Amino acid sequence: MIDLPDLAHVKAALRAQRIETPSWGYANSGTRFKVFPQAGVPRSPEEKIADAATVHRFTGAAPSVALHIPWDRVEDYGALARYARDLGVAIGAINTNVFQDNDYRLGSVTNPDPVIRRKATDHLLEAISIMDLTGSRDLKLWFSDGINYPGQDDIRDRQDRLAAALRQTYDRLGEDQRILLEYKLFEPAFYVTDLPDWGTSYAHCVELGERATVCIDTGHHAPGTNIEFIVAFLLRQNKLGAFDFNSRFYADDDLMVGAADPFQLFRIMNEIVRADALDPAYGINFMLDQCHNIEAKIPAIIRSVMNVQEATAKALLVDRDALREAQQEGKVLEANAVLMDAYNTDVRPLLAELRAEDGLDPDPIAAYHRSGYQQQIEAERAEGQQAGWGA
Ligand code: LRH
Ligand code: MN
Repeated sequence: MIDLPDLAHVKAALRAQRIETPSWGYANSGTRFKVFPQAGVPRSPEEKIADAATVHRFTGAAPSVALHIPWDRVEDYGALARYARDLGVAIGAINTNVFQDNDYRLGSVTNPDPVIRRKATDHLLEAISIMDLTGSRDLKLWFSDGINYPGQDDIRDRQDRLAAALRQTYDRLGEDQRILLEYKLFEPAFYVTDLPDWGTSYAHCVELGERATVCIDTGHHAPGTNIEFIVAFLLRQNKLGAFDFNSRFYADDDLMVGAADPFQLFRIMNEIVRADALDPAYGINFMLDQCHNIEAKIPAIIRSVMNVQEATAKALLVDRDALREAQQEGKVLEANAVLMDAYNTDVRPLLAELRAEDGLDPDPIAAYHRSGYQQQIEAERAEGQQAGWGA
């Protein structure tokens, strides 16, 4: 059993933790079967940012919100950034979208048609211009590109096309900007996805340069994949730039992080803590990428932030000296027990105490419900077009 008295270092690390929430997590989302609209859903990027600021107000740990273009397209991105700042949040990663235009049926930057490749690459470059206006550091690139049948296109040629578009994009980056290159095993492509796994993303990032890093979306792997190994390896290579946190039972379910597999989330954060990579200064962007298809969105995102905090607190409680000693001496069960001791520690009182010390309600979700914010937005946003994926 772990005794919890001297936790100053744990609390300091938790206080410094930053989790970026996704603008699209506040909007309507669903599956190909159905999108269930919810009362109070934002109708504009400004209302999505207001909801993100509300999550930060109750958790104290979510000071930035990622945008997705064109879902969050506005006339004046500078004004949007000032609006966000006035609400106490910053605009974080800018996500590109080359997966919803009719022209991208056979691919975007990998399309056999150079005119379509040009169009897709111009969108990536446009996103950097938006970053110049919002002050964002991260350009998050995910490509749905792939093929559905053997022979449909040349696998090697598509890699050359991808590399060419990435090079043009990388060379356009400002000095404080970087690429987060996200991979995904499958869907919407069902035979070859051009960026299917961490190895392919890593290889392209090495080819591009130091300001190209890998983004691990925890829902984008084959079942049974050991994600913490990928984390440990990319940290060793200094090529881990970000996470898209969510959880899944089967495929890219985009459920609340830690909901389907809290032990996996702990094992991932354990590798982060082991590498001293938790502090914002290390540069990893811990983002959520989730869709709340049936559950209330703001409470779900507050819960998700809390799930990451809990997994992080447990990882910070691992007795590193005892673990190292047992590992060095080949004491298999003892080493495993050190980790499980931390994992099996109830850190909720610690986090509640930390919130109280910081002037936050120990129970952010209960505080949110008591705030009346949900009723307020349901009344204010009764009219108008709710935001969604627009698919
Ligand atoms: C693709 C993805 C990507 C986003 C989208 C919202 O599955 O994870 O990160 O662009 O979801
Ligand atoms: Mn993602």
